Amino acid sequence: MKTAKTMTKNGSWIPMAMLVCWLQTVVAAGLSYGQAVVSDSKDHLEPWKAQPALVKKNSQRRKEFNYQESRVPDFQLPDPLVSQTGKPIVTAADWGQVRREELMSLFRNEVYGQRPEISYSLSFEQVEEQKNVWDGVATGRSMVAVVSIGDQQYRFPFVLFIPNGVQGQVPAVIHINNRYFIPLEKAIRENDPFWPAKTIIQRGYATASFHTSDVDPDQKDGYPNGIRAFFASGAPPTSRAWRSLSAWGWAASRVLDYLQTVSLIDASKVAVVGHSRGGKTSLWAACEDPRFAVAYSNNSGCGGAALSRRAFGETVGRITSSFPHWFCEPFSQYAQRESELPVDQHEVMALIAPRSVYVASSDEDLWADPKGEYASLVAAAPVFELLGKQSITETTMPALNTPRIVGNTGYHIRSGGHGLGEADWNWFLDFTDTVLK
Ligand code: GTR
Repeated sequence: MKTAKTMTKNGSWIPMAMLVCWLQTVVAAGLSYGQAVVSDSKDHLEPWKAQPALVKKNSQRRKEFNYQESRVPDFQLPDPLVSQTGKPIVTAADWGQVRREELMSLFRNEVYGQRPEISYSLSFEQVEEQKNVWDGVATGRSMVAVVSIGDQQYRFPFVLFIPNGVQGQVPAVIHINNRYFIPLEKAIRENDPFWPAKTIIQRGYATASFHTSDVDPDQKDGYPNGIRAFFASGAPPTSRAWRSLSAWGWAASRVLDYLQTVSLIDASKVAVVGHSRGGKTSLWAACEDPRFAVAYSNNSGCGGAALSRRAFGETVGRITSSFPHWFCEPFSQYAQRESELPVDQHEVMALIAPRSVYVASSDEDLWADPKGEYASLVAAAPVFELLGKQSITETTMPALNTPRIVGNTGYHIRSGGHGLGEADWNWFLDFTDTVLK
C-alpha cells in the first residue's frame, strides 16, 4: 500500500498522516487562546458506542428500563427558538427578553421548583486560615456561610483555597460535593480525586467546595432540617416550590457571593462543577445565576444533561419516585409521558448560553444515558449561534477518552464507570483554560 509522504525542511520524508496529526496539534495549540477553539484531533477514531455486552447485562438485570438504542421512542424536541405562542425567536433580544424568561418559568414550574422570594441577609465567618498550604502555593480557609432572617440563622460550611503569589486575579471553580464534606485539614492532606483542590490550585484556579446535605439534607424526609424549611418557617413545601437540587444550586451562588469579596479572585470567571445529582445541580445553578461563567455536569443523567424524552436508563418516573425531594411535584406527572414535557434538558444548556457548558459522560454509566447527554448539548447549538457563540454541532459522538471542544461547549466520555476523577478534572480544566484564561 502506498502512503502519502511530504518532505521536511532538512530533506527527509515523513508520512502525510503524521504531518496532518502534527499540524492538528499545532493548530489546536495556536487557537487555544482565541475565542473559537476547535479541537478534536482524534476525529479519525471510532465514535463512542455503548459496549454491547454491557447493554445486554443491564437489560437483563433491570428489565423495566431501556438500554437499547433500537427501543428509544421517536420524539421531537421542543424548539428552544420557538416561543410558547409559536413565535420564532430570531434575535438575541427576543431570546433574552422573551424566550429565556419563558423557559426559566417552565423549568421552575415543571421541573426544579421556584426559589422563595424572601429577603435574607448573608454573612461569612472565617473559622480558620492556613497561609502556607502545599509549600506555600496556596492559602486555605475554612468558612461558614450564615443566612439570617430576623433572629433566625441557617449556617453551612465551605472550604476555599486561593493560589499565593500570583499576578492579578485568578479564575475559580466551585465544587458541589454531593458525597461528603471535605474539611480544610483533609483537603490539604489528601488530594481527593472527587475534589482535587491541590491539582486545581496547580492549574491556576482558586477553588471552593461545600457539601449538599449541609444545605438541604439529601433524604426523602430531610426537609425539616434544611434551608428550604428555614425559608418557609417550617411550613411544608408547596407543589411548585424549590426542591433540593435548586437549594443546592442556590448555595453554590452563596459561595460565589463570598468569592466576589475576595480581591484575588476574578468573580466573572467562576465555574460551577458537580457530579451526578451534583451535576444536575450545577447546570440548574448556572441557569438561575448568570454570574456563573461555566457549568460542568459530570455523569448527571436524568434531570441533568440527558434528554428526558429518550427515556434511556433512568427515567422521569423512576427518578421522581426514588428521589421525590429533588424535583418539584409536577415533574413526576411526566412519568411515561416525557413527550408532553413543555421543555427538555437541551434547553437547560441553552439557558446557560452564551456562557460555557461542559458535559462529561462515562462509558459504563448507561444509567445516565451518555448519548442523551451528548445529544442535548448539540441540540442547544442554535441558541449559542443566535447569541454569537460557537458550540458543538457534530451529531456523531466523539471517541472514548477524546474530549471535543468547540467554542463555548465541551464534552468527553471517559472509560470506566460512574464517578468524577482525575481524568475528568484534567479535561474539564483544559476546557476552562480555553474559555476563562
Ligand atoms: C443515582 C440516581 C442518579 C444520580 C446518582 C448520583 O442513584 O439514580 O440520578 O444522580 O444517584 O447522584 O450518584
